[in-house]
Amino acid sequence: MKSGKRMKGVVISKPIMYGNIATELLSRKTDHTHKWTVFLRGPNGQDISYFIHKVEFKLHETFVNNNRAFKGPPYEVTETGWGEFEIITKIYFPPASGEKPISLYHMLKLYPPDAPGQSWPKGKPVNNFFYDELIFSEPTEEFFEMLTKDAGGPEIPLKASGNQVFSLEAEVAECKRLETAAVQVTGKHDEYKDRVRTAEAELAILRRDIAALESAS
Ligand code: SLL
Repeated sequence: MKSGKRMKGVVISKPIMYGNIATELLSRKTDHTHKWTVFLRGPNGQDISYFIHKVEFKLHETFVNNNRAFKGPPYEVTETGWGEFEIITKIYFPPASGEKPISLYHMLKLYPPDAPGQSWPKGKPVNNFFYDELIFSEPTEEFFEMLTKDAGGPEIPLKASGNQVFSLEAEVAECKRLETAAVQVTGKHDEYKDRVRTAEAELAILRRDIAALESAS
């Protein structure tokens, strides 16, 4: 039975990974320079279709049939082309969820990042993908059931391996880096505060001296 009742105070987050990989075409028959795949999946490569109704990838108008829709996994488009452009990935949730679709904006990247003095090995894929989380607040009871169904294994792997670069271990390392940075920022902040205080004290002395000189003359 569909109640559509929302669960007060409940927030559920689902990790996702999206973006593209691209490789240069070494033998070219057309003006196409690269083969690429844009995708949406779980960070562990796992299936996320149990809470998704449909995924649409909106490609540049220069592509034939540029709105590609998928009712099931894998949610990905592989194409060849010649240019970079923004891809809109629109995620639709099951009707019983009452959720509006979510759009992700991704810049298709074909070319390696600029690294002065370093050349990119021929045929090495360019990766441009991201970790993100879909947050559902106060889901309907029906959607809650779907969201909490066993996803088949951990949602985020413990350790990174191969193409699965987003791991709990990486998250811990990133948190440590952020903590170190925060301590450095606080340290710098205190240092500058001290400098301002010293400068203000010097300024006060100088002002007093000027006032004394002015009244003496
Ligand atoms: C650019 N503003 O000029 C971008 C547009 C469009 C890329 C890039 C089409 C492939 C085909 C294709 O690769 N379009 O002909 O099927 O770089």
